[in-house]
Amino acid sequence: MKIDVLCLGEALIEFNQLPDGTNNTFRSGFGGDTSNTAISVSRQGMSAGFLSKIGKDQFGRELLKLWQRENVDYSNVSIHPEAPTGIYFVTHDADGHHFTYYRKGSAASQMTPMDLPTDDLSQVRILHLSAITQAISSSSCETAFAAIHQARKHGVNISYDTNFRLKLWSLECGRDIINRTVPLCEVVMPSLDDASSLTGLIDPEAITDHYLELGAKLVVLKQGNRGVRVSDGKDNLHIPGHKVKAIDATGAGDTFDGAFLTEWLRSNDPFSSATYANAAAALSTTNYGAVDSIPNRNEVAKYLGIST
Ligand code: KDG
Repeated sequence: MKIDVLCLGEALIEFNQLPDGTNNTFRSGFGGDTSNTAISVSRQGMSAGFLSKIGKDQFGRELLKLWQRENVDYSNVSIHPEAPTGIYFVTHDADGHHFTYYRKGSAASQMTPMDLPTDDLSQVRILHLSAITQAISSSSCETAFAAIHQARKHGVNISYDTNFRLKLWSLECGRDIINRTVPLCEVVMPSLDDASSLTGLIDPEAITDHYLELGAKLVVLKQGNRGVRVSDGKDNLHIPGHKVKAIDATGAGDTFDGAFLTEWLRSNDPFSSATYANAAAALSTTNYGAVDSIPNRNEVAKYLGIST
């Protein structure tokens, strides 16, 4: 299995509220943070794979068609005979977007370390996962740690998004698992909101220092329309945000992760990679949905005025 970025986690079917004056119209699409990231990697032109479990149901079949269309390798997605594919709703108000989940007992939450590929992960360049992968169940959390250890044995870099969802676990539990994962990672990509809830810190420099001190090699702090701070412990860079007409930030962080990893593999330069990803994430907020809004490489290059 030769794959640039293999993502591990749960894919979901999304129902996103449309602003048609009734608040009753929901547009169906796809989500699930690490699946979104795999699609972002593929749209930026590198090979992506997804490792998960889906239900033996219509939504699971829709996801398989999605990955096929998007050129995401799904040979490591298995089908659970009974448990369903999870779903979530996105509603919008003056405070932004809100998620309501129907995923308890879902197929992905029943992943166990036995679901990891029996041939090793050595053909993968980066293994990407998130704290959501760990929050959905204890067996999924065990699977995440087992995958990290197996990948690290083969020198595979670990990429981690702290995607912290209080609807899925407690602050104490989330903080404990996240703090145990960060030292195992080459790159950690928290959002400012997550990091502030998790650490009590609000200063971007203090947050990046905190995660570097915990053991991450590289920290990329996503601050929405305020931009990004990148630090590898030696060099630091603040990249300002883009002024775009944002209508839905769902999945912007996942778009960022995929775009960052793709560029990082290409250039080995985390600073220019974050500049590229910052633009990709901004563009993704100008459309509804976690997946439909992910720009491809031509769109990002055109926006930044660079060649592909
Ligand atoms: O980042 C967007 C995701 O949060 C969304 O697609 C749903 O995976 C999801 C989750 O668990 O919140």
